[in-house]
Amino acid sequence: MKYKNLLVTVKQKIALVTINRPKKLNALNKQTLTELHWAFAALQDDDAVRVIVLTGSGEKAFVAGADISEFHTFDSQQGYDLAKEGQELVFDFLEQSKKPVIAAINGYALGGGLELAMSCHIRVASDHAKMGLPETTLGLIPGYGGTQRLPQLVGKGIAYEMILTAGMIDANRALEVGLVNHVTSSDQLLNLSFSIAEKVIKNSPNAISKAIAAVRAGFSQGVDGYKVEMEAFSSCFDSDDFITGTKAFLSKKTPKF
Ligand code: DAK
Repeated sequence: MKYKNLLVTVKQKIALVTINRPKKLNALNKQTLTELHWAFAALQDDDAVRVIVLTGSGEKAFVAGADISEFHTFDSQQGYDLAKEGQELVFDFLEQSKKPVIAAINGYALGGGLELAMSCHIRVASDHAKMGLPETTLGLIPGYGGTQRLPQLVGKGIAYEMILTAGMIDANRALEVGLVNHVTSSDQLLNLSFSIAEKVIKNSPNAISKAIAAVRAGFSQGVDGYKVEMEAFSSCFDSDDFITGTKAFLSKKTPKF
């Protein structure tokens, strides 16, 4: 598929999705959000892909937020509609992806940009990255899941501080509070992200998709995560991957999934 604001490449079972609006610091306009949905939907069905890495074009920004020029005239109904559509089609969609998504945060991840990174399963940041939820400076609150996912990742206290002060934190502080998993230099950012992806690819894709669903269930209101885990766990016994994995172990071989 041809995209206007995304670059998508696939190599050795890893898809690299790059948001490509560097002159606007990769701000998320409607076109980009739509394309992100198309790209992630297509990658779910692409058998050549096992892990997705998401990054921003250029060295300056991962994504500097939702595109302010597009929503500054909105009323509450338009805000609600867009929040619902965006959350369903992009942010929740990405979090529910059966293939793991790794955010390679190559610079500013602000507002909707940090919300996008927080929808990914794993985050790796370059050492000059800066993260924050500056929505209150615009008279808004985070609208793409930030008030929910940030406290899940860093705890309520730090989340309140980041949202209420609208301040940015640097990559090392993000590592300290658990917002990112790793920090590395800019030139190693994709290498490190790909090396995590390669470790994931060695494991059962069926088990990985089930594990994502079970972890997510524990953070979903009204859902019994333990029950989801039990069902997902038991269903693994009927999978080809289970036969492959256990056979390989018992014959002292490495499984090939
Ligand atoms: N939107 C639109 N354009 C942006 C942008 C953004 N978020 N961020 C940067 N740009 C544009 C700048 O306007 C500038 O464009 P030109 O003037 O060159 O045409 C270009 O990118 C380069 O930016 P700067 O010249 O500002 O670059 P600096 O290095 O000086 O500063 C910065 C970098 C990241 C500190 C600064 O650009 C900045 O503060 N950017 C805005 C950060 C921000 O407030 N982001 C928005 C957070 S609020 C919604 C759901 C969710 C949201 C909204 C609505 N609904 C459901 C309706 C989420 C809102 C947010 O994300």
